[in-house]
Amino acid sequence: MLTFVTTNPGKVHEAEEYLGSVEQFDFDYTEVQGEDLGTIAAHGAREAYREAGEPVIVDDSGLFVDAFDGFPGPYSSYVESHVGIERVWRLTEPEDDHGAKFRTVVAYCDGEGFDAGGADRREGAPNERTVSGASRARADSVRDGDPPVKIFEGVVPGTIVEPRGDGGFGYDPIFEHDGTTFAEMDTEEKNAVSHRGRALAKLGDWLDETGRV
Ligand code: ITT
Repeated sequence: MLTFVTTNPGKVHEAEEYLGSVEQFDFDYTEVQGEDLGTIAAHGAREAYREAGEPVIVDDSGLFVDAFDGFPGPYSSYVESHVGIERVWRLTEPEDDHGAKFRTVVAYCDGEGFDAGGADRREGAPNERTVSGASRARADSVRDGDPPVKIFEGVVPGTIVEPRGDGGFGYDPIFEHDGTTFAEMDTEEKNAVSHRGRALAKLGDWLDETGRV
């Protein structure tokens, strides 16, 4: 069984549709300061794997608002807890572009190497890049002997709106996709279009292909 290392049970609930039963390990891994979700997730997956001692996934997600030049992005968790989603919505002026994206990077680590192109390959990026290659200058936390991490990305476009709906978690009430906020969708509907659903579908395919789970 895969261990999903997260403090957020909402993420685990969404992952179950793709990965069957998933065990939540409530461990708050170190989120390295950085602009790149892949770097944060890869670092977290290595730390979580060392802590759990079994195959793990971590998920680092963020809301990127066009009018704020991508903010809060990697700082989404801090902004949700210290500012609140209602105020994020209020910060977008009526004349602003209300466009936004939700991004997820899911990082998998089981302590082993991977066949396809070696370690740290990034699945689903427009041009497949390696995490180590893409962020060699920044990822000073990656050392020789660190276990490889496989990265899966998902992104969904949307619009920032006044909060609507009771479902989901986090920013779901203010993130509208095709006329419906994520908080107005059930888990299956959200997964079908969401950033996390897209990343998890890629992870699920890869786990099947490589006979890992
Ligand atoms: P872990 O790091 O322990 O997994 P977290 O909730 O802090 O849990 P992130 O840092 O990845 O996870 O999330 C950044 C913020 O984005 C945080 O405030 C989440 O509530 C929010 N978030 C993540 N995925 C979301 C989703 O699908 N819908 C709405 N908000 C989401």
